[in-house]
Amino acid sequence: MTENAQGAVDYSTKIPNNVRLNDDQRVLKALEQWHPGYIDWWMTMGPEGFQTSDVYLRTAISIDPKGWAKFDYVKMPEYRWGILLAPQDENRLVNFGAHKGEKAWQEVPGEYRAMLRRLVVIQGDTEPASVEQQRHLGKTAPSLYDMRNLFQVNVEEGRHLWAMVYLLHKYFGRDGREEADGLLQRRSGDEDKPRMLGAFNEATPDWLSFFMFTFFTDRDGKMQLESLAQSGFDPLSRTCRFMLTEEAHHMFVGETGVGRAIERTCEAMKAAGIEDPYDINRIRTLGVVDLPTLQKKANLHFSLSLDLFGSEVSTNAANFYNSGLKGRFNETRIDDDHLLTSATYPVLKFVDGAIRIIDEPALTAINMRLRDDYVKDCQGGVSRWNRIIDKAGIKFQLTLPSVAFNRAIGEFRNVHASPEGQQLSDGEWAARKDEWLPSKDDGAFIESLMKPCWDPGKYAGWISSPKVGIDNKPGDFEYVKIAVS
Ligand code: BYC
Ligand code: FE
Ligand code: FE
Repeated sequence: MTENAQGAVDYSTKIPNNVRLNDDQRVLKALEQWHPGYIDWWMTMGPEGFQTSDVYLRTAISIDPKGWAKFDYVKMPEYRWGILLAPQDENRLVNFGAHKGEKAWQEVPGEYRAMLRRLVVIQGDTEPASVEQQRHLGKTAPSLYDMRNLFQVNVEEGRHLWAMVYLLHKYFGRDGREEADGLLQRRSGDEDKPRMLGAFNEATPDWLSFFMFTFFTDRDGKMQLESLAQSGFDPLSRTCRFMLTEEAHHMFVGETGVGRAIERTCEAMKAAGIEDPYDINRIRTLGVVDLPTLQKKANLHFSLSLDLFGSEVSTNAANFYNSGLKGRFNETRIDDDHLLTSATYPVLKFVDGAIRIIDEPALTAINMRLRDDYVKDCQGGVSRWNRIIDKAGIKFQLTLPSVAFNRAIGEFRNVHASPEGQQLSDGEWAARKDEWLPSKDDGAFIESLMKPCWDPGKYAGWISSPKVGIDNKPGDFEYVKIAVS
């Protein structure tokens, strides 16, 4: 086979790729052997009830930023999950840590093998986990447009799993193969073989959870991928850079999904002459989600996602950084020595019942810094939601709760705190937590709204229609041709 032009994707192999798998029979064979297990996993754990439907999906066909995707009807099990890496830059260097200035590694540095494998496995584990969490949602889709977006996110998370599995097979030999098999064996929420990180074992019971998840948790994905894209291990960096191209749409789905629910609620309130956003019973009889309940959903998904950053002060994170494996957000644009041997970073801690800022060595505070960058990114989206509420003239603002609220990992895991960051006794927490997190009743109400709406161009009553279609399709476009089975 002749060498691929940069960016060209080879479709002659079972697994589309731009990494010349045809010239690498060992890895090609290993991936072909892994493939049936993946399809089996997709059929049993992927979107339930829609495996034979035609879905209008985008497929990555190139890494050219201007024309990387093509749209067409595909049955999901026939989606071409490909291995696509951003182009290699021969001059790329390790840009931080003890190896700063060395040429970026094309092979795994022996001394960091275990650490690197762990990072790849954790990243890989989240991808199928999210598909498992979302597998029941198709049945209650509020429109074909939304159903299509769900499935688009699902197939791309499947591709992200492939991206990590490629690295495991190509660079980690036998134990890489075992880890790749393990990625198909763990199950979200399973007591005996759960997924690795907390948030990926939580249920995604309804569409509001799905939108909050893609807003908050996929955004952790973005931040983690940005950090891994800085890696001195070049294949990981290149893989993550391409994954980020797809990630933007996942967060778009979340932000606009919540935004459309907000818009519909405000519209219904105005039409009914309800000004008080806390007049919950009346608002709910309109068949829309009251804003305080949306706030509770945001509180839950934000706090679960904060846990994904690990401990604020972490020697793991320091080791990842020092070894050149995982950098900071926008590492190469930060104006410092990129060694962090003497720098400090302000870390939030609970001291005597109050949140205080304590300077810690910057090297061990890497997770805290990434979490700060994440919170800023979240705040941007929340402010855009608030503009929708403002425009409707309703007096209500969504806010991000304190980072001390409802935490299971890090500094705040052993304390109860209100969304404002006030420490609470166990009793106060138990008495008030339903004010801040979705209660059973809230869940039952939301579930009552989750009725499928599958006529082309129609939307369930709790959500407004999108401003523009996917791939500029008209409003009544049939994004999913549901197969009657
Ligand atoms: N749950 O030093 P610590 C995505 C463990 S999302 C359970 O505090 P560290 C996506 C930790 O493993 C992005 N366990 O933290 C989104 C460690 O265990 P060991 C996924 C946790 O290691 C939506 C111990 O606690 N990618 O792509 O500095 C849809 C002490 O750890 C948790 C990555 O996360 C938790 N939340 O940082 C689809 C990137 N947190 O070693 C996809 C790779 C910590 O003592 N991962 N622990 O046994 C990492 O960089 C790091 O592993 C973490 C944790 C940032 C997650
Ligand atoms: Fe992903
Ligand atoms: Fe994602």
